Amino acid sequence: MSQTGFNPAYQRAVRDQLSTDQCVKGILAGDTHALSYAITLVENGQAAKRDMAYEILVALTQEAKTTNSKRITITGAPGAGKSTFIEHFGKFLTTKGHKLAVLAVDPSSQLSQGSIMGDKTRMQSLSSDPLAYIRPSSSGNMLGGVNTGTKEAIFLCESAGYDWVLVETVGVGQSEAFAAQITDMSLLLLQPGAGDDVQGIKRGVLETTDLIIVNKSDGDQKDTAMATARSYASVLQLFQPRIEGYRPGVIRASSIEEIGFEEIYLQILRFFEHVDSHQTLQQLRQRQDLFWFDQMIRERALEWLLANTPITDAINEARQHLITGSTSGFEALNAAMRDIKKTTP
Ligand SMILES: Nc1nc2c(ncn2[C@@H]2O[C@H](COP(=O)(O)OP(=O)(O)OP(=O)(O)O)[C@@H](O)[C@H]2O)c(=O)[nH]1
Ligand SMILES: [Mg+2]
Repeated sequence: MSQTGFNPAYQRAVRDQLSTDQCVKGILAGDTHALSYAITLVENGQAAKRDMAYEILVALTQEAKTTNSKRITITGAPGAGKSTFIEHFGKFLTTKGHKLAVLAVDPSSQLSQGSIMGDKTRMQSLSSDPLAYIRPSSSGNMLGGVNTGTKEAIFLCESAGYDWVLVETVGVGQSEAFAAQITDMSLLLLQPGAGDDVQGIKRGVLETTDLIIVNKSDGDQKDTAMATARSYASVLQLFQPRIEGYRPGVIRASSIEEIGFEEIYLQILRFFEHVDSHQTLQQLRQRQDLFWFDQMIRERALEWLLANTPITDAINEARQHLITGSTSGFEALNAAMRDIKKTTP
C-alpha cells in the first residue's frame, strides 16, 4: 500500500471504454479516470449506461468505506465566492493530508460552458493537486429531476478514497435544497453588507445551514463583514437547531487572505464529532438515503411509465382534446388517467 492507501501495482485500463469490473477496481484503487468514467455513466440519461452505473454502485457498496467521509454542501448566492473559497480552503485541507473531491453542480452550464470553464480556471491550483479531484456537473442535462447523479457521484468519490466531498451549489432554488438533503453538513457563504433578504437567502436555506461563513472579510469590507456576521448570528438564534444540541455559528473569512480557515476547519470537525458522539451520523445518512430514494423512485417510475407507448398515446390524446378545446382540463386529466389505468395490469 502506498501512503495514500492506493495499490501502487494497480494499472489503469488503456482503452477508453471501461468495463464494470475495471471501473470498480479502478475506483477502489483511486484512479480518477475510472472515477470520472463512472460519474459520467451515472449522469447519463440512457438506460443501458445507467444500468452499468448501478452495477458499479452496487458492487462498490460491498467494498467501500464511507463512514469516515464528510459530505458538505457549500451554498450561497451567485458571486458569493464559493468557488474561490473551495479553491483556497481545499488547498488548506489537502495540506493537512485530506483527500478532497469537489462536485460543482452548475445550473447555468446547460446554456453555456462559461461557468464551468470559469470554475476550472478559478480552481486552477486545486485541480493540479494530486489530493484533490474536481468534477463540474451540469444539472441541466439531467432527466427531469435536479441533481440526478449527485448522490451517486458523492458515493463514487468516497469509494475512490476521498474523505472530504464538497458539493458547490447556488443557493437559490431546488438544486440547493436537494444538495443539503443528501449531504451531512451545509455551509452558507454570504458576502459582507447583506441584509436579511438582500442576498435572496430564503428561510428554508437558513434552516438547513450548519455554518454561516461571511466571506470577503478583507480590505475595506472588514467592518461591514463584522456587522453582517452579528446580524446573522442573531437571526440564527431564531431557528430550531437542525441537529439536536448543535447550534450553527457564524465565522468571518477571506478566501483571498486565507483568514478564518482554521476556525472553519475546527468548527466542521466539531460538527462531525457532535454528530458522531450522538450516533446521529448513521441516522443522518439514513435520512439522506430515504429522501433520495423517495425522490428518485418517483422520477424513475415516471420515466418508465412515459417510455410506454400506450401511456403516452393516452396522454397525447387527452392533451389533444384540451388543445382543440373539446374538453376541460379536469376532463382531460380524468380521461388520461382512465386510459392509463386500462393499459396496466
Ligand atoms: N475581496 C474578496 N473577493 C473575493 C473573495 N472570494 C471571492 N472573491 C471574488 O468574488 C467574485 C466571485 O467569486 P466566485 O468564487 O466565482 O463566486 P461563486 O460564489 O463561486 O460564484 P458562482 O459560481 O457564479 O455562483 C470573484 O471576483 C472573486 O475574486 C474574498 O475572500 N475576498
Ligand atoms: Mg462558483
